[in-house]
Amino acid sequence: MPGGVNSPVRAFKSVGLNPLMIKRGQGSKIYDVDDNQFIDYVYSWGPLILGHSHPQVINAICAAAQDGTSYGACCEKEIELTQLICEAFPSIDKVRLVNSGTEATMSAVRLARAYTGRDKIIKFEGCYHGHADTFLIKAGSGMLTSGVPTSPGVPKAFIEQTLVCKYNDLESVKKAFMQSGPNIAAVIVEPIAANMGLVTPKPGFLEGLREITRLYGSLLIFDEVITGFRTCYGGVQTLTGITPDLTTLGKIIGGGLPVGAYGGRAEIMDRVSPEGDVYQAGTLSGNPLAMAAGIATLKGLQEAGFYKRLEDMVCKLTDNMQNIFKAHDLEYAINRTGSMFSLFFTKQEVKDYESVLSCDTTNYARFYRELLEAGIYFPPSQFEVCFVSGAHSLDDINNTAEAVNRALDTI
Ligand code: KE4
Repeated sequence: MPGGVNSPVRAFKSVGLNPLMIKRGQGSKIYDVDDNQFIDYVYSWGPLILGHSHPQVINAICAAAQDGTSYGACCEKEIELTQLICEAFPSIDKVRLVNSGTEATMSAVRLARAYTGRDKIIKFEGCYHGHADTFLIKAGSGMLTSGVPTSPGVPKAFIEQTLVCKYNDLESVKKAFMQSGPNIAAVIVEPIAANMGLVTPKPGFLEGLREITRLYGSLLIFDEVITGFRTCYGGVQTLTGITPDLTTLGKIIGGGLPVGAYGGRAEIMDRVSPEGDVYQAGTLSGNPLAMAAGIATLKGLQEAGFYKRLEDMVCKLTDNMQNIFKAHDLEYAINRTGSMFSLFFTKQEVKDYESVLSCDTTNYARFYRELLEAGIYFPPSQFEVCFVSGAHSLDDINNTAEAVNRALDTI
């Protein structure tokens, strides 16, 4: 396997280590093959919001597996999961299930191009929408981590169709629309950016995107692969009341099994084959095991007070960390929203791609190694976010704060 991994962010290169080899996950912990225990803040990059090996999810998968692993035909579980998604996201009349966030975003962009008859899209520096060619320009996540934000292998013709603007900078978007507005099919945005570390939208930014896309007849795509069912049950669009034309989802809706989705108004979604003429397909789309895991996960999120409990947990940790960093007189920034947070080694306020690039990744790597040694598993990259789950305990939070304190004593 190139780099010994099947996804670059797992390589631990940016933190100067060999990748961990995980044997199992249980609740808020993961265990490597040497039986070292770690309190998990990655949770498979977001999907495991209920925690590892949640009984409801495992039982649902095992029960479904008794009836086979895949049919390549319709099954009732697809109806149940898509109904849960449509009920949670009022902007989604119809939804197509796929097998990853990448499939969801690439399909949503193809649909937007067909629906508008236009070719160009706008993405934002530091945002990551999966590895389809059209997005691999100034992208975040593993591309930012590896220091190669624009990937070789993407044809010039594709690069010319992707306009890159600055996150939280509406002027850069207005300029792009003034230059190419009639040719812009869509703006795709992470409504809370989580692939350059956590960067929240400035007041008016998302509203401005909604306004300018409406003005030019372009579609607004909210990539809620991370934020969907994470920030709240209905994602950022429910928190903000801003309605996108299309939404992409992934991660949590599969409960740890491969699922992605894209959805929106019926008049747009009806262009998708076989209802319409925009082709998109997948052998394992709607797979019964993945459906069972996703349904069990979404049902687990309906527990009263679930999201408040997670947010209170994260607030306690980030408040502790603020005090610890101050006591060590160190330059840092902590961004938090809901049950996600990022710790940045910089003295700047982290509010866009440029301020993220000011981070001291060497210091992050040193801090990371100390934390890992203490049994705390943060994402092995400065440019990812930390998550907590329903299995996270106050003991986990207190142990993490103590480990952060000890780590700062040594770096
Ligand atoms: P996948 O194809 O990896 O399922 O989803 C792509 C994707 C789309 N949109 C957003 C907002 C995303 O964050 C992602 C994937 N996220 C990264 C972690 N930040 C996946 C981890 C990895 O690449 O291994």
